[in-house]
Amino acid sequence: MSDVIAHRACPLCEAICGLQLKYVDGVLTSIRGDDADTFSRGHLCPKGVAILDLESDPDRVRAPMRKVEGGWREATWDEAFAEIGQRLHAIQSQHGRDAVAVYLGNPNVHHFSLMAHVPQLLRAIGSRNSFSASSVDQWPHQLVNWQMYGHQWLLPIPDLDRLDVLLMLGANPVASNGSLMTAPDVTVRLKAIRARGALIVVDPRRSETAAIASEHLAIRPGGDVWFLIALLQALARLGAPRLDAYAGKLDGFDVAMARVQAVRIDDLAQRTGIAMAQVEAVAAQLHRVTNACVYGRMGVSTQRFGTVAHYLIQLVNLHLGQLDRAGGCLPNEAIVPVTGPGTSKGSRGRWSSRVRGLPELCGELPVAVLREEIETPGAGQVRALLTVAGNPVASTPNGAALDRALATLEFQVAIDPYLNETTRHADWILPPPSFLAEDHYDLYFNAFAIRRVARLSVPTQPLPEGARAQWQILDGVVRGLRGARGEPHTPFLPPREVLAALLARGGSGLTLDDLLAAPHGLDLGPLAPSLLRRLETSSGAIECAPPLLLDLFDAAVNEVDRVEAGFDLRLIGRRHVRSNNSWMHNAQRLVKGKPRHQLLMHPDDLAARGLADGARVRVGSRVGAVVVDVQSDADLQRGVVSLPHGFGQRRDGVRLGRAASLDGVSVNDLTDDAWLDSGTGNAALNGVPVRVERLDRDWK
Ligand SMILES: Nc1nc2c(c(=O)[nH]1)N[C@H]1C(S)=C(S)[C@@H](COP(=O)(O)OP(=O)(O)OC[C@H]3O[C@@H](n4cnc5c(=O)[nH]c(N)nc54)[C@H](O)[C@@H]3O)O[C@H]1N2
Ligand SMILES: Nc1nc2c(c(=O)[nH]1)N[C@H]1C(S)=C(S)[C@@H](COP(=O)(O)OP(=O)(O)OC[C@H]3O[C@@H](n4cnc5c(=O)[nH]c(N)nc54)[C@H](O)[C@@H]3O)O[C@H]1N2
Ligand code: SF4
Ligand SMILES: [Mo]
Repeated sequence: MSDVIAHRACPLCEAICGLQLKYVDGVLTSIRGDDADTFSRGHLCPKGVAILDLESDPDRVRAPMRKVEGGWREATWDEAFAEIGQRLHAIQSQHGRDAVAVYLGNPNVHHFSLMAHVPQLLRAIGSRNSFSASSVDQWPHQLVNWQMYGHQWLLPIPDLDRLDVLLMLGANPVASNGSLMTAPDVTVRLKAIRARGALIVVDPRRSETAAIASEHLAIRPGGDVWFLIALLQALARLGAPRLDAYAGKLDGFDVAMARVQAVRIDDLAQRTGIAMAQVEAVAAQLHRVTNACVYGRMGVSTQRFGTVAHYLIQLVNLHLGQLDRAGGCLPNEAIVPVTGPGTSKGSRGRWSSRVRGLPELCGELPVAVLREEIETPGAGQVRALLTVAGNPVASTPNGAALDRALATLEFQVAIDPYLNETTRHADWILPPPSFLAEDHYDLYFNAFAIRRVARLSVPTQPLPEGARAQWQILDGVVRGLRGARGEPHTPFLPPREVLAALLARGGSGLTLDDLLAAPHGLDLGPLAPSLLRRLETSSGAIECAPPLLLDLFDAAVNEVDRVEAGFDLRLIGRRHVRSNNSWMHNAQRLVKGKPRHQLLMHPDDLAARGLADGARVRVGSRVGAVVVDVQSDADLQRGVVSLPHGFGQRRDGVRLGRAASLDGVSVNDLTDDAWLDSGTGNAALNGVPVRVERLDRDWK
């Protein structure tokens, strides 16, 4: 018997914890947190251990498969690449490059083997129908960063370990482990803030994070813009904005504040559920201390005015003098840069979607238009789809309709380890190997971390016989396509070489060897101000009043709060510490125990409808209806219901035995592909108007 202990990063969420893996005779037998990891210091959540389930999952696809009459047959990689190349080429030569759509899912960003070469894949396909999970997630952040700071990834991060007061809107890091603020063991860090001062959580639900906060403000879904306007007005009453640090580097702050001041907020309590006195108390807390900031995440970016809300959050941090300040919020200057020369600053409207005319953002179209681009005939219609680590049927609004549309495609390819809601429609499945067999570097999460950290993960086990690394799969697809076109193909470089080049560009002086010598990671210290020096706006200043953001602001405050006839409730989502978007419900360690698929509803709302706790109900929205169990929950505000994201695997052709045995439905069969953030077209997955009815009633 030989035991081997190895270390590498967990790829399952943004906390990027260090894993300690034990192999006995080459077999992975246990996983624990790496106590020696400089950043995560032994922290691990249940998902980290559940990697054991993923590794041994019998449902996982291990060889390329071609769909045939009545099922699937295994094929060789060369056969796969050749046929995929020919089919994609045939469709593009007949109907144009845009006839092939690409959708990149969330795990792309967790695997450098994909990250390193996805841009080349997209270039080779050359379609304007390029989509990703970004448009059901953080697009508003990207647009605001680009407009105000000149780069989509000049992202201010809360300086978690030094903050005394943190105001958090629309995030639940105790369940999600944090997002766009990489911080392993985030709960401990948040409790420390509460102990030093205050953690104030603004959320329609008393979430797991609200439960550990010093204060929870129950906001009406979508009320954040009004709350933030009130907060800015309250701050202005407390004193002049603290802008000295930005002298000569700030444009339009007065213009923006004048707009904010002009808004009448007499009906604040009605719009937000929060009273002016409460907002004033929050303003006073933020204003009083040296180290404070406001942070907003998913619950803010996936709503009707997500961009405007994120814009206002920047103005609050500026007003407080906390932007780009140690102890406030500031971007990370990573050793492998995601901003600066050679990176894409951002863009909007370089092209538009064919059917609805929604503008491109940062090189992509909003995934909410994918279905209509497939279904609407005419030049430019989407006829083929390549998904890379993505499950849009489960993850994007009006997923049920997208599901039906995918069935009509001429050709579909999935680079994915599972036959799920989306990939069941594919003609080819190209499975990735275990991530443990590949090099990895967290390009983005090191750059979004609350300290300056870096860690290279090297393979802890060999690539199985016959498997291909993910970058080799991308290379194969591009080689097949270029081969069919008769174009030359330059083989992709191994990710480690790509990383070495990026590292050199960063100019930190650190080399690949330095990273290889530090398997538990490098900690280069806390964040230091760098934003003012790194601004990429054409003026070289922070732009506080870009015309686009002002227009969006005006439109948001002028929109009449629409009451959708017949839909008297607002639907929000939720995450559980043992979930991972749509795809880990097959792991036994994560789904054992009490079911957690239920629709949560306030007891008064149940009573008003004559519903008992545990009843089966029909939930309807403008686009669809589902039948699900209801659970009484006083932690939810009245008028708001909550469904978790990522259930609903019980469908024909899905090969996820355990997941498909669970009760539950996909919340995205209710979310609406016409209900989008006004600034970006990002899906407004939260605040969706719905109604809930007893199942025995005629529902029409
Ligand atoms: N209603 C509602 N909808 C939501 C959300 C919500 O909160 N509420 N959240 C949104 C957010 S934040 C996101 S990021 C999106 C996610 O949207 P998606 O990225 O589309 O969905 P995931 O569930 O992350 O699916 C990941 C896919 O990648 C596959 N996969 C897993 N590991 C690997 C790998 O190593 N390599 C490859 N090639 N494939 C892999 C899985 O089998 C699965 O098919 O969902 C969004 N949708
Ligand atoms: N366990 C687990 N961890 C995950 C994931 C997972 O699926 N499971 N997914 C990962 C991914 S891809 C991401 S992007 C991150 C997301 O991580 P977070 O940004 O922390 O997102 P959520 O956990 O969805 O929390 C969003 C919160 O916003 C609240 N909310 C809803 N509507 C509104 C509103 O109108 N206003 C306000 N103020 N709040 C609102 C919800 O009640 C919820 O508590 O999590 C990552 N980590
Ligand atoms: S918190 Fe859990 S899922 Fe996230 S990186 Fe750490 S172990 Fe992995
Ligand atoms: Mo996400």
